[in-house]
Amino acid sequence: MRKVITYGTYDLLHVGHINLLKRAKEFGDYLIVVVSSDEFNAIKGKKAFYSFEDRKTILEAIKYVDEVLPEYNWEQKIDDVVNNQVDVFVMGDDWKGKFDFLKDYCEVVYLPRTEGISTTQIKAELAEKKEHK
Ligand code: C2G
Repeated sequence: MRKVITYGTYDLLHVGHINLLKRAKEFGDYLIVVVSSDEFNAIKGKKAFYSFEDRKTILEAIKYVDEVLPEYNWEQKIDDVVNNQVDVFVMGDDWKGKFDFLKDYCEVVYLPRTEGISTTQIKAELAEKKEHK
């Protein structure tokens, strides 16, 4: 069984996330999504709208996703890849090159992001609408 892994916050799920998960799954038969804990998001300078538990539940409902694990820090990726016998690591290309150290342990693939959508943009546009009510 060819196992794929990817990481992210996956807050306010949108089509950019789904496109990434769909394409990531095509690299194997089993997709693990490692979703950032609320504490790790704070380290990334992000505050998710949905809690870790809700973001985990939402990801588990996606047909491309086989397993969801927690992401607590920047250092866990090698252990995650080795401990889960992962064959392919996939991330959006905003991360291009940042995880090449994993090439010693698995294939590393960076996929083009979906243009025109992001959680940050969604939050900004909602805040804008609220202001002009
Ligand atoms: N993504 C995408 N297109 C978008 C938005 C996001 O392809 N329009 C991809 C990102 O490139 C990433 C995944 O969707 O691969 C999840 O995005 P985020 O939730 O923003 O994840 P991020 O904060 O980049 O966390 O250790 C790695 C980090 O946890 C990555």
